[in-house]
Amino acid sequence: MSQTSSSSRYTITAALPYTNGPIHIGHLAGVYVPADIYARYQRLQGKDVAFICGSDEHGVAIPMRAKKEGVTPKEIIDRYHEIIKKSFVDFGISFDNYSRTSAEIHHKTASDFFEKLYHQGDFIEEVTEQLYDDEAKQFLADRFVTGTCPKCGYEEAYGDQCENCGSSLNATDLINPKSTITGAIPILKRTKHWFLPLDRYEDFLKKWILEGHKNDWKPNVYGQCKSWIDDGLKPRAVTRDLDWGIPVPVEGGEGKVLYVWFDAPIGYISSTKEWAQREGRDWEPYWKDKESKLLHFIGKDNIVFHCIIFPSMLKAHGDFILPENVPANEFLNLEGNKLSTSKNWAVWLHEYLEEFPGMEDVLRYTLTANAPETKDNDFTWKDFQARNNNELVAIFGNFINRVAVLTHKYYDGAIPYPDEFHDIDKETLKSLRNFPALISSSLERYRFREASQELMNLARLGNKYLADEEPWKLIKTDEKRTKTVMFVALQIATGLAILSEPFLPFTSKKLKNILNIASTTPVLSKVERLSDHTENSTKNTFESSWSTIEKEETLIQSGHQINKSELLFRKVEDKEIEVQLAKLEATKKANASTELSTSQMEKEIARQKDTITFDDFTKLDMRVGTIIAAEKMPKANKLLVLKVDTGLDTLTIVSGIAESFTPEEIIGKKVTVLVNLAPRKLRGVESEGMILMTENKEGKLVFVNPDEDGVGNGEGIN
Ligand code: B3M
Ligand code: ZN
Repeated sequence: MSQTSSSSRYTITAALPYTNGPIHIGHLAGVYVPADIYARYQRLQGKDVAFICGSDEHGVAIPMRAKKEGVTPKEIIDRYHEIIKKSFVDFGISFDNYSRTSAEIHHKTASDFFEKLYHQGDFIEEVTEQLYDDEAKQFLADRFVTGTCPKCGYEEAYGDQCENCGSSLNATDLINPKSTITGAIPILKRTKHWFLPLDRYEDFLKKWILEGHKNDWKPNVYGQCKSWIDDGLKPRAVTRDLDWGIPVPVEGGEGKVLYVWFDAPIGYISSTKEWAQREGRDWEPYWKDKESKLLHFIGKDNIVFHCIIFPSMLKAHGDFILPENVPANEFLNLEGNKLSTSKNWAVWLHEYLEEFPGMEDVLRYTLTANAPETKDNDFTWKDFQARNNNELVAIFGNFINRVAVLTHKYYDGAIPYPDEFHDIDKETLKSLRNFPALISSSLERYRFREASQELMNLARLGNKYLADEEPWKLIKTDEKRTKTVMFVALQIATGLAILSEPFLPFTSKKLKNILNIASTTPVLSKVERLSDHTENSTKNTFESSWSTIEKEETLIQSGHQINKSELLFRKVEDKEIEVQLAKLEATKKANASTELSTSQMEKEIARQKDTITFDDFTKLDMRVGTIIAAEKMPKANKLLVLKVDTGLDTLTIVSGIAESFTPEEIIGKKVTVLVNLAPRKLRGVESEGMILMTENKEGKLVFVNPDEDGVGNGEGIN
């Protein structure tokens, strides 16, 4: 096969989800579906695959959630571990092992790892001043503290990371930090911690990533790594003052735990160990043999941890291989807005299956065809419906249905013996033989969207062949020719059954059932594995795989009996989409009303500003202006850069209204401008004034709008 690599052992990891809530379509699209497609694909190539994951149960997010619900952290992790694990099984994510970081084997593995680095002298031990919430009597790190990101100005960055620009941060870097526990402004307090001096790994990282992976890592991943390395790396604390986590196993570590991002990636190793123990295998080659390929599937907010920090830890440890690639995806949005657990702006996997039972593959396919591979992407219900109705139903399903129904109608379900092949038959069979290489080539380069479209192209080829040859007409005039046409169509159907397995595992299984051929995948998710096993004993005659499609003209033999047809896909009606959209609309309303009550509270507070003198007031130079240009500030969700004609001159004003207005709708609007505000730089753009805004009854921002007729720009306001 053209692009297939020579390595035969693959350690494939997928980011360990935090057990502080269920998972949604963003998780599937960004990480788990591509990782699963890749793992299934490599298994089909006969590779030795360990597909590893587990729950990330430490870190501040867990006790925070527990506090909110008034339960123990243990109750939280137990509940969500089960829910998340079930979603993975439901969607056919075929992990070989799904562990959890609260498991004993993980605590031991992570402790040993830390101890080894400690004894090797790989840490710096230092007493420093850290943020402390004096009301809660707690040190503030990670998600216990938010503030303004020093890199991009995002106001809700966490103590360890900014989710807006992806920067990894130290809590003390935040501008205007605030405790998320009490809202208090933190004080500084001295405490001892262990730091991993990342600066010591700069040369190694430069050589390994910047020189070694310039061409094979995705540009978004390589670019982020380069900018961190170019910025200069700093020591990072790998311990925390918390009581939830893995205790620091060395002297002086009492009352402290390992930083969640220190222990979580080691979770990949512990989960591999757990799997190997269960299966009676050796885990070490998967992590230590230089011939093994280690791949981390993650979302873009995890890049720094998987490309800079964890590899530095592995390098320091000395026994382990480094990742071969880290195919990180960008983010998926939902109907134009960022997916958000706290705002309930999501399609939850367990809810999806209640509303679309049996349609796991439809979601897998939609999320793959529209995956946020190179940029953030939007999931819309309309697109979901279109992908289902126009592609899965109209192309794939329609082709299979015609083939199966006609085979039963004309030949009682037995594959016919072909007569002489015409050119079109030969060409069609030759095209079929090209598909494994086409799909492989895309998958080997982590282009899952492209690969899914190649698969659909094979179904298109089948549909077109039938439409051109019209066996339903031929049968009346030329029975021999009809047999050849049906034979060729059945080869394509078989090719689809085999090649669709990584993408549409449930459909592939149904289709193999219709064609009465056994499943060829040796390992599937546990549930499937059990059922496959029993089926294999009755249908072990079929030995076809990706490489046999390339070599052989006959994938399914004449005389073989197929089973009765069943529909692979069903149409999604407009009504069903409307229900989903209405649900999101209701979420929006509910969110707006909570925001409204918060903003009313803020208004109460706002009234209490100090009295000013008339002189103070006359200092304000407010004028009427017209917005003559507006555009979005790059990488800032809330900001628009406006040009406002004030009659006297044109001012550039950066305004935080991008979530309420599109640029197009405000161009030409008359507004009230404070023109003598001292200029201020926002994200590098100098803002020369301020536009007066207020809120209407629904809590929506509106302009303080002078009468639009007859008031000229530059007119003063007093
Ligand atoms: N728990 C996932 C997240 O950032 C995080 C991944 C850990 S992978 C070792 O949502
Ligand atoms: Zn930032």
